[in-house]
Amino acid sequence: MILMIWNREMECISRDELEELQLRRLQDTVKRAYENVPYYREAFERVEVYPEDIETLDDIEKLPYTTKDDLRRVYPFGMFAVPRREIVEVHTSSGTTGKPVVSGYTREDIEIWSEVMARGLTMMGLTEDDVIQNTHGYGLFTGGFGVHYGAQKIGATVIPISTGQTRRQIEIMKDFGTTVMIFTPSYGLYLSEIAREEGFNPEESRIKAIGFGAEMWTEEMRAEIERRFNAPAFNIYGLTEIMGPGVAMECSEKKGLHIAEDHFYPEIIDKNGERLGPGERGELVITTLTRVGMPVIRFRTKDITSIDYDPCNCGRTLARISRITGRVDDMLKVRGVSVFPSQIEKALLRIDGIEPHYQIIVTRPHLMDELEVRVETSPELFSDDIRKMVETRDRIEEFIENEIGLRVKVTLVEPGTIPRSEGKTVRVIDRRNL
Ligand code: DLL
Repeated sequence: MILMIWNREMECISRDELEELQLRRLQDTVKRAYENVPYYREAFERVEVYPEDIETLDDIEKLPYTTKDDLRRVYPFGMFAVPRREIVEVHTSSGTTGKPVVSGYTREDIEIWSEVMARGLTMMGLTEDDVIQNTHGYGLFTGGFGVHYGAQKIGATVIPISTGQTRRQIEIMKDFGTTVMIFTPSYGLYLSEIAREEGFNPEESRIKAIGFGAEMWTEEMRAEIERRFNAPAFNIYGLTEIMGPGVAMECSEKKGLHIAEDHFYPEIIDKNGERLGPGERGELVITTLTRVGMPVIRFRTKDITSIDYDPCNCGRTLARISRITGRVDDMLKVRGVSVFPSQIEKALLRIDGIEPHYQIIVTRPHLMDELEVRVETSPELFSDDIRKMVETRDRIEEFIENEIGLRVKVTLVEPGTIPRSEGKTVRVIDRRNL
């Protein structure tokens, strides 16, 4: 098999050459931010760091972090480093917790976005022979357009169906001979359910690859989705503030996501903001190295991962971040114990007779935290005898206890009763008013 690589020069670059390039680009980014974005000028002056102080890559540590709140404070266009007329497109984060973050792109930025997505789609083995059904929303969300630009760049046929119209999605998948599905894991699950109802047989479909991201998932969830569609699923990572999908993408080795280090400089930090070494888990911090319209310096993503700088068996040398296992702010403290929703998902998907649809509800009825996990049973189990239901529930409680070290209450609910999501799903409902 000939291994396809979209941009061999960059994706297989030596570490020395890469670091030289990164330094030049970092210096340029810091200078542009200082000269054109009042927010950055003030932030740098506050810590008395100036563009000429960036002499090595490690000097990045002298620069202050940027948080989501900082970006919100300058809403809508305060982070732009170019006059508004040079911005050709804007996207925003969902803004569920306040004003959204606006991200502006120049023509060059769109070109870079297309390039990094093209690299990722090539990692998934896609070419101009493919028909890509893009179920990510087209609009202010970056998912739809990001995948679209990459698909066009590699010359594939893209079906810009966007989110929703689930039955139509199945019909189009069959009629148009879709070879690649792009979705969020939760929408993928929902699609597979409707597909089953419509008599879709994954063995007979032409789907050869799935690209999914935009929300946290576990290896167990990947296995379930791969089984339902009978195709390998590849991880796509990105975020509005930095660029959207394509910041890091998974190759056929599936051992982490190659971060486009020529465009994005990654760091991992602990909760005190101290830098961590390769392989150590912590919060991902990203600095854009080429972004023209809106340079972002040391952005705290709140996503938890680690970095591996070893060259990959696929031949690429760009570092890999591990699958995101949670967010700094996703961590639930329940009776003092740190719990991540991903740990619960992992335990759940190991058990037969239940569906991968669940919700975690945290309450504090009598000054003590209570954690309830609602899980859907399979239709088969639901119509079975009550004894089997009780047995399954006890097993789930045991599995979760093994995973998180806490006994929690598990409630089995009827198939189809947990709300389905077409985009990002809400897994945790915290009613403690903390
Ligand atoms: O979700 C960009 C995207 C669209 C990525 C389509 C992949 C596919 P935002 O809406 O700004 O952007 O959300 C960014 O989503 O900080 C992570 O917490 C989470 N996230 C994104 N990709 C992954 C992934 C898009 N592959 C936030 N695994 C990020 C886990 C992910 N979490």
